[in-house]
Amino acid sequence: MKRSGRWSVVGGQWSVVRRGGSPPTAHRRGFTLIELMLVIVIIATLAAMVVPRLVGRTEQAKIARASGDIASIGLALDLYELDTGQYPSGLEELLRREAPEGQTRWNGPYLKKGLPSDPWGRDYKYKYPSEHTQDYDLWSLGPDGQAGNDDVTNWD
Ligand SMILES: [Ca+2]
Repeated sequence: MKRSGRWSVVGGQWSVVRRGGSPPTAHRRGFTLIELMLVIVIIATLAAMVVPRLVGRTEQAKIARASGDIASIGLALDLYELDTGQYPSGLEELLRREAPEGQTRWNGPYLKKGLPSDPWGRDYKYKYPSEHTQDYDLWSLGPDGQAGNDDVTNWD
Protein backbone atom coordinates (compact mmCIF):
# COMPACT_ATOMS: atom_id res chain seq x y z
CA MET A 1 0.00 0.00 0.00
CA LYS A 2 1.37 3.36 -0.94
CA ARG A 3 1.24 5.84 1.85
CA SER A 4 0.43 9.34 0.78
CA GLY A 5 1.52 11.04 3.94
CA ARG A 6 2.41 10.66 7.56
CA TRP A 7 0.94 11.75 10.85
CA SER A 8 2.84 14.35 12.77
CA VAL A 9 2.35 16.81 15.57
CA VAL A 10 3.18 20.34 14.51
CA GLY A 11 2.77 23.09 17.05
CA GLY A 12 0.20 21.21 19.09
CA GLN A 13 -1.79 20.18 16.02
CA TRP A 14 -2.31 16.68 14.68
CA SER A 15 -2.08 16.86 10.95
CA VAL A 16 -1.31 14.88 7.87
CA VAL A 17 1.81 16.13 6.18
CA ARG A 18 1.95 15.40 2.49
CA ARG A 19 4.88 13.41 1.24
CA GLY A 20 7.04 15.51 -0.95
CA GLY A 21 7.64 18.09 1.68
CA SER A 22 5.35 20.82 0.48
CA PRO A 23 5.22 23.34 3.30
CA PRO A 24 2.13 23.49 5.54
CA THR A 25 -0.38 25.94 4.16
CA ALA A 26 -3.01 28.03 5.85
CA HIS A 27 -5.96 25.90 4.70
CA ARG A 28 -4.38 22.68 5.95
CA ARG A 29 -6.91 20.94 8.19
CA GLY A 30 -6.00 19.16 11.40
CA PHE A 31 -7.47 18.57 14.86
CA THR A 32 -6.33 20.93 17.54
CA LEU A 33 -6.10 19.73 21.11
CA ILE A 34 -9.13 21.86 21.96
CA GLU A 35 -11.18 20.21 19.24
CA LEU A 36 -10.10 16.78 20.48
CA MET A 37 -11.05 17.72 24.03
CA LEU A 38 -14.42 18.97 22.81
CA VAL A 39 -15.05 15.62 21.14
CA ILE A 40 -14.07 13.80 24.33
CA VAL A 41 -16.42 16.00 26.38
CA ILE A 42 -19.27 15.30 23.95
CA ILE A 43 -18.62 11.55 24.09
CA ALA A 44 -18.44 11.67 27.90
CA THR A 45 -21.73 13.60 28.02
CA LEU A 46 -23.44 11.09 25.74
CA ALA A 47 -22.06 8.21 27.81
CA ALA A 48 -23.37 9.81 31.01
CA MET A 49 -26.82 10.00 29.42
CA VAL A 50 -26.80 6.48 28.00
CA VAL A 51 -25.11 4.43 30.74
CA PRO A 52 -27.84 4.77 33.41
CA ARG A 53 -30.40 3.59 30.86
CA LEU A 54 -28.21 0.60 30.03
CA VAL A 55 -27.90 -0.20 33.73
CA GLY A 56 -31.70 -0.10 34.01
CA ARG A 57 -31.99 -2.40 31.03
CA THR A 58 -29.45 -4.76 32.59
CA GLU A 59 -31.59 -5.06 35.71
CA GLN A 60 -34.64 -5.76 33.54
CA ALA A 61 -32.65 -8.37 31.63
CA LYS A 62 -31.65 -10.04 34.91
CA ILE A 63 -35.27 -10.18 36.06
CA ALA A 64 -36.22 -11.68 32.69
CA ARG A 65 -33.46 -14.25 33.05
CA ALA A 66 -34.66 -15.17 36.54
CA SER A 67 -38.18 -15.69 35.14
CA GLY A 68 -36.74 -17.88 32.38
CA ASP A 69 -34.72 -19.94 34.87
CA ILE A 70 -37.77 -20.39 37.09
CA ALA A 71 -39.76 -21.57 34.06
CA SER A 72 -37.13 -24.12 33.02
CA ILE A 73 -36.52 -25.40 36.56
CA GLY A 74 -40.31 -25.62 36.85
CA LEU A 75 -40.45 -27.72 33.70
CA ALA A 76 -37.84 -30.08 35.16
CA LEU A 77 -39.86 -30.29 38.39
CA ASP A 78 -42.99 -31.16 36.41
CA LEU A 79 -41.14 -33.88 34.48
CA TYR A 80 -39.84 -35.27 37.75
CA GLU A 81 -43.37 -35.34 39.10
CA LEU A 82 -44.63 -37.00 35.94
CA ASP A 83 -42.14 -39.86 36.36
CA THR A 84 -42.13 -40.30 40.13
CA GLY A 85 -45.64 -39.22 41.08
CA GLN A 86 -44.49 -36.46 43.43
CA TYR A 87 -42.37 -33.35 43.51
CA PRO A 88 -38.87 -33.64 44.98
CA SER A 89 -38.02 -32.47 48.47
CA GLY A 90 -35.15 -30.35 47.14
CA LEU A 91 -33.92 -29.00 43.80
CA GLU A 92 -30.73 -31.10 44.00
CA GLU A 93 -32.93 -34.16 43.35
CA LEU A 94 -33.27 -32.87 39.78
CA LEU A 95 -29.53 -33.42 39.27
CA ARG A 96 -29.61 -37.06 40.30
CA ARG A 97 -28.46 -39.41 37.57
CA GLU A 98 -29.32 -42.75 39.17
CA ALA A 99 -32.91 -43.60 40.02
CA PRO A 100 -33.75 -43.64 43.73
CA GLU A 101 -34.26 -47.08 45.26
CA GLY A 102 -37.46 -48.69 43.98
CA GLN A 103 -38.06 -45.98 41.36
CA THR A 104 -38.88 -47.66 38.05
CA ARG A 105 -39.59 -44.64 35.89
CA TRP A 106 -36.58 -42.34 35.87
CA ASN A 107 -35.14 -39.98 33.28
CA GLY A 108 -32.71 -38.09 35.45
CA PRO A 109 -30.90 -35.87 35.60
CA TYR A 110 -33.92 -33.67 35.03
CA LEU A 111 -31.75 -30.57 34.83
CA LYS A 112 -29.15 -31.57 32.27
CA LYS A 113 -27.08 -28.41 32.61
CA GLY A 114 -27.03 -28.33 36.38
CA LEU A 115 -28.77 -26.03 38.79
CA PRO A 116 -28.33 -22.39 37.77
CA SER A 117 -27.67 -19.60 40.24
CA ASP A 118 -29.99 -16.65 39.96
CA PRO A 119 -28.69 -13.59 38.03
CA TRP A 120 -27.49 -12.07 41.32
CA GLY A 121 -25.37 -15.13 42.14
CA ARG A 122 -27.65 -16.75 44.71
CA ASP A 123 -29.49 -20.06 44.79
CA TYR A 124 -33.07 -20.28 43.66
CA LYS A 125 -35.45 -21.03 46.53
CA TYR A 126 -37.78 -24.00 46.40
CA LYS A 127 -40.53 -25.06 48.74
CA TYR A 128 -42.66 -28.15 48.53
CA PRO A 129 -45.42 -28.31 49.56
CA SER A 130 -46.28 -24.81 48.43
CA GLU A 131 -47.41 -22.00 50.71
CA HIS A 132 -49.30 -20.39 47.83
CA THR A 133 -51.89 -23.04 46.97
CA GLN A 134 -50.00 -24.43 44.00
CA ASP A 135 -47.80 -27.45 43.37
CA TYR A 136 -44.56 -25.88 44.62
CA ASP A 137 -42.98 -22.51 45.28
CA LEU A 138 -39.93 -21.51 43.26
CA TRP A 139 -38.40 -18.07 43.53
CA SER A 140 -35.38 -15.79 43.52
CA LEU A 141 -34.81 -13.24 46.27
CA GLY A 142 -34.05 -10.69 43.56
CA PRO A 143 -31.40 -7.95 43.51
CA ASP A 144 -31.32 -7.33 47.27
CA GLY A 145 -31.07 -10.98 48.35
CA GLN A 146 -33.88 -10.57 50.86
CA ALA A 147 -37.58 -11.39 50.81
CA GLY A 148 -39.53 -8.46 49.39
CA ASN A 149 -41.31 -6.88 46.49
CA ASP A 150 -38.45 -7.28 44.02
CA ASP A 151 -38.44 -11.07 44.33
CA VAL A 152 -39.02 -13.06 41.15
CA THR A 153 -41.47 -15.81 41.99
CA ASN A 154 -43.65 -18.46 40.39
CA TRP A 155 -46.74 -17.23 42.21
CA ASP A 156 -47.58 -13.64 41.31
CA1 LIG B 1 -35.82 -9.31 47.26
